[in-house]
Amino acid sequence: MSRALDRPVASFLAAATDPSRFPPESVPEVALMGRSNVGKSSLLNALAGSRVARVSKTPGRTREIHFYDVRLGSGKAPVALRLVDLPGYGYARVSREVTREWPVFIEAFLSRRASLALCLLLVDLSVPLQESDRRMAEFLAATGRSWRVVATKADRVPSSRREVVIRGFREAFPVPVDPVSVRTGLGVRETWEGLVQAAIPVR
Ligand SMILES: Nc1nc2c(ncn2[C@@H]2O[C@H](COP(=O)(O)OP(=O)(O)O)[C@@H](O)[C@H]2O)c(=O)[nH]1
Ligand SMILES: [Mg+2]
Repeated sequence: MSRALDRPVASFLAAATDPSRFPPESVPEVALMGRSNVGKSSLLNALAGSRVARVSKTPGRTREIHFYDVRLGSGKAPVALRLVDLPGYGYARVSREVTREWPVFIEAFLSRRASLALCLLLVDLSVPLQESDRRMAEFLAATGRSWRVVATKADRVPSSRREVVIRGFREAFPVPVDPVSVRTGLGVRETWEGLVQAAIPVR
């Protein structure tokens, strides 16, 4: 991978709820999804190398899909991708179905968005796997999308227990599970390289 890919330039593009206001499907997209407070915005900032997304103190605040443009490299062959921050689920405690908690526009995005190249399902490694995460995984598998799991907040799991906890998460999903921490930087670079390859495979 070229060194130019180490220096992405990210900028906020749009916030939308209505599919008619989604940006044109012109650039490959990678969506980040997961429960409120799992670390979506923090990871997006770490991946993009700048603080473009707001990290909230109050869970459940983001109610729109946020699109961020990311430019890689420069000169003769700049390439572009988009990071997409989806509203968190699992904030309304009692709801039983992911799709019931989620507004219709998110389902529209996940099932019909032609430029969506990869979905990253974020789960919190420092707490037990939640039923809502399992349901989200089933939902994603049913869409037929390419997806992976990113296990966040790995720094909160003592290193003596980390391998065992990671193994348990890996057994729970049919796709790769990559542990990350934005505090220590663990796994951030690998996640970035993996998503660039998925979004822009021909390099
Ligand atoms: N210890 C630790 N805290 C994190 C990590 N990632 C996110 N957080 C914290 O988790 C909270 C929620 O993060 P945020 O990115 O807003 O989550 P979002 O609701 O999924 O977008 C914030 O207080 C973050 O500082 C991590 O890797 N390690
Ligand atoms: Mg957020």
